Amino acid sequence: MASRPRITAARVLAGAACAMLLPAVSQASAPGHQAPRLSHHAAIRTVRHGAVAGELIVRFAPGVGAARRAHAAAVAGVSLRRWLGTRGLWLVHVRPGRTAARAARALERSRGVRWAQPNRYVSLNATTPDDPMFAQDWGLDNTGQSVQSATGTADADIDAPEAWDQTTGSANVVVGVVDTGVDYTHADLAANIWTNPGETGGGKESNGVDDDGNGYVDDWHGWNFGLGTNDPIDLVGHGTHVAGTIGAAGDNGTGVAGVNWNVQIMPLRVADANGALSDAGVAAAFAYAGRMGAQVVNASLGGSYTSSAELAAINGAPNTLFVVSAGNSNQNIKTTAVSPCTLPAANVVCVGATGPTDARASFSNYAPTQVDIAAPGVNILSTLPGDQYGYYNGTSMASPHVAGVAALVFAAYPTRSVAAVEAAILNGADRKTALTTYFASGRRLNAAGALAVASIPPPDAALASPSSVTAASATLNATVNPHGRAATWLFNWGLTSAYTSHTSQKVTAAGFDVAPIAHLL
Ligand SMILES: [Ca+2]
Ligand SMILES: [Ca+2]
Ligand SMILES: [Ca+2]
Ligand SMILES: [Ca+2]
Repeated sequence: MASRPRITAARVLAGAACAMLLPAVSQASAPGHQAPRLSHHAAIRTVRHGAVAGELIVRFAPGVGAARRAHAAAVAGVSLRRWLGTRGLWLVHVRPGRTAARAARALERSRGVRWAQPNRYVSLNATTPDDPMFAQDWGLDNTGQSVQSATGTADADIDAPEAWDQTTGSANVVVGVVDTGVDYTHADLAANIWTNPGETGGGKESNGVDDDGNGYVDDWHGWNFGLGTNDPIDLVGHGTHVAGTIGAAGDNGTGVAGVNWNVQIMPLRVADANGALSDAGVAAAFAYAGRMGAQVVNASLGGSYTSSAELAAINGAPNTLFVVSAGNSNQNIKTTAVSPCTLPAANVVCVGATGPTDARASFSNYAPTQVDIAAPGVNILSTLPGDQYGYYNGTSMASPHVAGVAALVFAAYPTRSVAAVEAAILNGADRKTALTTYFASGRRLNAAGALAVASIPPPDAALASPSSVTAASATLNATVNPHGRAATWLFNWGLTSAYTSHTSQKVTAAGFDVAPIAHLL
């Protein structure tokens, strides 16, 4: 760091292996200049919706023979086409001039027919976008492809296509990006940039008035805390890269796809004219995001001290999940203060980085206590200012994968609490033996897994405060009304999970440091 005095001033963005301002990246050519490489994904794009025109599937009643089938078909105006291998189950063609719906009603009036339904199209179980650079984003879908000359392991990824079967994000979810700013004009980001409704329309964007009374004048698409202006433009690249991973417009035929195809990115620039960041700027940006309703904040940055200012801001925004990076010093930070990563707040998730074979990235900080989870952070392709794209390395790139998944979970389950979303991320992730010594959960992010855990309704439960708390352990008592369901409980300390199968459970966990939460599975 000493060779870069501009950023030794306290805070370092956790990107690009200690080279935030001049990251060791390779610029990919703009999408228009890159020959779109057809992959197996191209075939999946032929998915159709609705039903096959002119076809129905019919279930005849037991004992209905060929003659009665033919009669029922003739009356309804259909012809029997093919037996489907199950007794009484047939594909029929609707005769020209008749609608399928009318034919189905006619069939169902027949005493020999149990039901008639459209022959619906079926989707392959993986939704993939048409963005030409998607195949290079191994972190979203790892097919064992070679990216930047590194060959991956199939499925060492966050299962984004499987998650996208359920949701591709929502414009109702706001993610604050506390960083060097965001190039909000980027063709792959512009559609997903947050606008502040209280400062938008009727000239409110530029009238010099704090129309929504939040203390910031004309903050219609974020704020620049580094310069004290309403223009959070990114001149560095780091924040634009982070934003693209969270929410580059997906399936728009351009560039990359973010974890969310659809989301509102709130650009919160904390870099000043020299690219330096300060604790005050970060704390103010955190508070702004919380106040303006961001469900998630990504902070791919850190300082080697305990920031009371950041902790106060995070505690003041309990309905916001702060996803932060662990840093790139290849260091065990178990006994080292790194803010915000190691701050003792329940709504902070600290993220380390893994590469395309699911091994810890050589640069990633770690700690089997404070660093909660790992996510892809090596050779990550994303957006850069000026409609460019490029590869960055860093826990800065891992954190926005997690922030993006948090946004997906909020999109699918808008009423879930921050604690429930955090638990879904940690417990829905893929356990990797090689990661257990480095990260508290011992897991690498999985978007589909997080959605699966989040799909479980919050329990009707009474959860007692932890008791018998010592430096090494705590005891948790919970009582649950399982409402007739199987009562399997997941107790989560952010560090250790225990699966049990009782309606009342006492669990002792080592290394307790955050408020425990429980989920009925
Ligand atoms: Ca996968
Ligand atoms: Ca304002
Ligand atoms: Ca205004
Ligand atoms: Ca795109």
